[in-house]
Amino acid sequence: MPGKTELSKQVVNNQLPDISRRNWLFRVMQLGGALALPVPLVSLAAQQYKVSIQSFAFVPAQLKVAPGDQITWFNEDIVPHTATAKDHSWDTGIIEPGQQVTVQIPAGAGAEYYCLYHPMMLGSIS
Ligand SMILES: [Cu+2]
Repeated sequence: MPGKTELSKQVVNNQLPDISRRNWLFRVMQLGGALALPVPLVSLAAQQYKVSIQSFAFVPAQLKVAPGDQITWFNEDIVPHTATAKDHSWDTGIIEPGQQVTVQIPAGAGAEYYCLYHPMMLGSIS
């Protein structure tokens, strides 16, 4: 599905505007109606999670999330960090101290992540 591929790229870049997401959901609903299939509830009920970065660690380090869910990383440390999927399917980019970045987790996203600056900082989503 070309539209889905495009969406994933936007999500990876963390530049997905709300309007595009709504359009995507609308298309999913249209498709669901056309095929007389139920719309996947996970698409309509995205959850939001928070991860704090403290003392060079992700807290919590492990999270259970579904595709489409959003995770916000709060950098409560004194140096910049990133949360970067090991397979580079998603990335927060640089999060300065006191800043936060939200990423919508794409389907098929890599589960293991780390900090580009401090590779010993590890986290996972599943
Ligand atoms: Cu770091």
